[in-house]
Amino acid sequence: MKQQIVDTILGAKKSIKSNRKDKGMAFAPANVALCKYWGKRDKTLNLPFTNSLSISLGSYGAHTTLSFIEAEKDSIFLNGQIMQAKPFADRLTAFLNYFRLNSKTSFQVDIRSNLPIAAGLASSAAGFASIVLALNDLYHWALNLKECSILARLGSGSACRSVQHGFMEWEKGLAQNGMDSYAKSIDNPFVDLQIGLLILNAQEKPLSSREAMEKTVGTSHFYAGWQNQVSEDLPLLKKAIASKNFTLLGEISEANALCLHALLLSSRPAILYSEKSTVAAWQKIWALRKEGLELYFTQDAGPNLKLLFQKKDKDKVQMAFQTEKLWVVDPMETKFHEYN
Ligand code: 2P0
Repeated sequence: MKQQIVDTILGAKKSIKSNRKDKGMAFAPANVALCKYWGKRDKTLNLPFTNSLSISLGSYGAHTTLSFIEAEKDSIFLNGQIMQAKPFADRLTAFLNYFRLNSKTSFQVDIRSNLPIAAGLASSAAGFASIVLALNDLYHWALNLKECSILARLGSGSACRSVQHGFMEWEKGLAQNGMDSYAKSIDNPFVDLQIGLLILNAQEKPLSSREAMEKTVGTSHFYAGWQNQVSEDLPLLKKAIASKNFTLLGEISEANALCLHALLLSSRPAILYSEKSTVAAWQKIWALRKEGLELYFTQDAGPNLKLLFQKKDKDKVQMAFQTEKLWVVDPMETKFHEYN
């Protein structure tokens, strides 16, 4: 099925060999969902039950260089280190199988990520999106963003929101083959928005979001309620973006994340990503807000938080979290730079 979708998108372009370059290169930013994606109507094609909406992390993400090699297997490097027998490398190789010129083509894949290590960011999203964009460059396909978004989704759902900077809405689509399930840009930059990556525990999460999603959908009666919540939250978030209303953006993003974590607790057995330090950070943020600091958070499938605040409050936020590990990201700053 996946190969059919790939072939439909690439069409005649796939067989054009004369056009290809020696190297393909591309950067894709990581993204943070303000209205979360949780639950698939199709596990193979990563088709969601609901729409979701994210903001990209500017210059933080993955830069991928791809080239052809004469070898039996792909050589995959992450930040200069070969990745062998790692689940992520296996997933990449399986994904690249859809894009080989023939069964003898192998790739050298050099991924450079400048994301703070173990920040609980879905680095796979930036990884898959940058691979699709680099393939597009390597083969000179000249795919449009919709096509890149669909291809990235086949690697990892949230990757479809990482093919471009800024706010992206992933439309769930209705078609069985997922040709209408891709992310669209909401072009209304919120120049003051800052994102803080609050790293509370750098350990790898015990349960992947892929497995957790399946458990929730399969066992929680609250899943229908989650779908209703998303259909209420999305229009409000879009209204906040259109009117540059930071308060509304923060309130809805935080409430949506808490709703997701309540949904996770209602799974059987319960799924709990929060730790003591996570709850303490929620309470600290709520206390700071009571004192007048406009600070909100969102949380993904792990214990770490992403803080949402405005540029004018950057010093105050940094001061409030000076004893914790906090990275501040400006989504508007999009020039890639390696930090390690
Ligand atoms: C999101 N997450 O919207 C949600 C919120 C985690 C919490 O998308 O199975 O790695 O590859 O489609 O995209 C993480 O899920 O899952 C995710 P797959 P993915 O960002």
